[in-house]
Amino acid sequence: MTRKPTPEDRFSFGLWTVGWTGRDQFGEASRPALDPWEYAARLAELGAWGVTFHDDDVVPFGSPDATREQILSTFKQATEDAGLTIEMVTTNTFSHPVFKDGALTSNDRSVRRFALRKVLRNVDLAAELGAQTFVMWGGRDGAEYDGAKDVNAALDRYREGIDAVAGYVKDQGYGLRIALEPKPNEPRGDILLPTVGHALAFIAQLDNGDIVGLNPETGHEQMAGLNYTHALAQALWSGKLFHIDLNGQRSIKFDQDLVFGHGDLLSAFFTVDLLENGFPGGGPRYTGPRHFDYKPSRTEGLSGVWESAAANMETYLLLAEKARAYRADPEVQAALEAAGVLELAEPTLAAGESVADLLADRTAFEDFDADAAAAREYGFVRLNQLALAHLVG
Ligand SMILES: [Mn+2]
Repeated sequence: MTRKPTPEDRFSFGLWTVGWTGRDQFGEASRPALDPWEYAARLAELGAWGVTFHDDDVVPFGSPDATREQILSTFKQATEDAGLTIEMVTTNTFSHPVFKDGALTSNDRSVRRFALRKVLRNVDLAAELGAQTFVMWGGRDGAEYDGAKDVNAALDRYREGIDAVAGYVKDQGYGLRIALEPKPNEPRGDILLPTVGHALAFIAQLDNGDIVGLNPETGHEQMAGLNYTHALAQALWSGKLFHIDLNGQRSIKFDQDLVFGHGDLLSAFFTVDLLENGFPGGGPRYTGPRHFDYKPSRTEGLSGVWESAAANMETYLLLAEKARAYRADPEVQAALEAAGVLELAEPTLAAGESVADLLADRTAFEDFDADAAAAREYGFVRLNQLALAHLVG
């Protein structure tokens, strides 16, 4: 039994997570839909601190302005009453068929202009609600067929769109940061900016990239067979880890959106270890919300929805406890030392040492005993076993 989550844990959920009614490619909804404020109130009761949403999760697409105002004011009041923070807002640029070939990179210019307007309107809303992060997931921005998309032009349009939104955020003086969410595929055959690495390279090409970072999602990296914890690490190293989407995924297959830890548990352990304890050798830390983007399995009813929401937070807290004990264990510290993990933080060249100095250092090359160095045992397996023992012990 672990302790109950509290707002200090800064757990946050997308409304679309608990709000998913189970409609998928092959079947109808398996659960009733509640009003957005009902989900929010229940999440607060479970110990969540924040909620996040797409515009269309709260206000149906195409609602008249008066209806929109009315729904938003009810929602805002309900979140305030529940003591919830709206920490992130995002825009649905993927559900309506108008976006079937993408939003900011649709081949149809009128669709790109409409998408940009939809996003900008939502930026105003995000700022009004006091959100700190504005996530942009271009789920339909991609293609099924290589001949159907001029990728050079698409990246130009993507850059134009993101720069326009980021420029607007700055001009309005909003305190928002934009977080791009990479995903390799689904719903498109191939999505642009498929991984954290692609997105980092893209951000480096932006004029307003200083307020653009990342929202990496566990399953999105793992769908491509990549290491989520490494993705978080490189985003942190780049100063670009603005937000996170935690969930579970079991290997390379469709986007499962399982409860956090219900996929690759050892990977989830090291994700939490990084988030809670930071890099072993020091370095940048993530201090943002612990945000879950999962789907309660279609087999569950409403009680299962709340069970699964609680399970995300419980798993995180359990792993955080284990990760703290792991780092505090003297045996682990000794194993980290022996493995050279802490040695890696030491610069390769000494302070003030030039490449010429290195070239003159015979111990580094001419007299270096490569066979002796090759004989070193790192003990990585033992280190990993200590982690596993903490995890299951
Ligand atoms: Mn997500």
